[in-house]
Amino acid sequence: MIFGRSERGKPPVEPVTLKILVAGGFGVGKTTLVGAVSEIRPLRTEELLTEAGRPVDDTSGVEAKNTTTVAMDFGRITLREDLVLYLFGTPGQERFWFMWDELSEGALGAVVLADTRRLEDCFAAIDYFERRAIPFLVGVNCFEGAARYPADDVRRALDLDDHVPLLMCDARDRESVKETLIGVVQHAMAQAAQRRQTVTT
Ligand SMILES: Nc1nc2c(ncn2[C@@H]2O[C@H](COP(=O)(O)OP(=O)(O)OP(=O)(O)O)[C@@H](O)[C@H]2O)c(=O)[nH]1
Ligand SMILES: [Mg+2]
Repeated sequence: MIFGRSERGKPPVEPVTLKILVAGGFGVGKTTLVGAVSEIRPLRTEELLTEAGRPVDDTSGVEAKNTTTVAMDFGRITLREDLVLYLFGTPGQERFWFMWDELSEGALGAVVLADTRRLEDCFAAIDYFERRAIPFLVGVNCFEGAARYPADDVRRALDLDDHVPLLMCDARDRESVKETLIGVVQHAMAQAAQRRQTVTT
């Protein structure tokens, strides 16, 4: 890592790097989220949605969408000088889900993006992380034109455990995404601390 001038003289800080997954249903804004915060040019694996895929690719609600992620998105954000997140966006469509096990290897936590117009699309991601005890939070991506519901209603509809945080966010907005990512890190740390306590007591 290269440090700026102001860092000269100080011992270099080796940053902690954490892996965060960005999951959720098809077209919910995962690629957008990674692109909004990444300080490196995000690696994308977009393919054009084709006429042939039309019967299986449900674009209702995201009609303007003409590409889809087929492997993953990859980005990086430095939250603090000593804390760097590597972001891995998962493919949304079920036919690419064989990628998930590999992508989730070593992940600290995850954001499950949800769209209130198609909440059921994120059920599978929630189940996936619950089953593997990977800490996650739900980020409701507030698309314009989508009805706004109180957080408690969304929680109930998703049948979320009380300890799982739910935040409203805008996948296009850097600050909003940053807050969401900080939320994941805090939640994962709190979960880890709790687990340690249960082991030692
Ligand atoms: N209005 C609005 N549009 C958004 C928002 N987030 C994403 N979009 C748009 O929604 C579409 C889908 O976004 P993507 O980021 O490709 O979604 P994805 O979850 O990566 O999709 P897949 O990889 O195909 O599952 C794009 O056309 C985005 O420009 C948002 O917060 N508000
Ligand atoms: Mg994508």
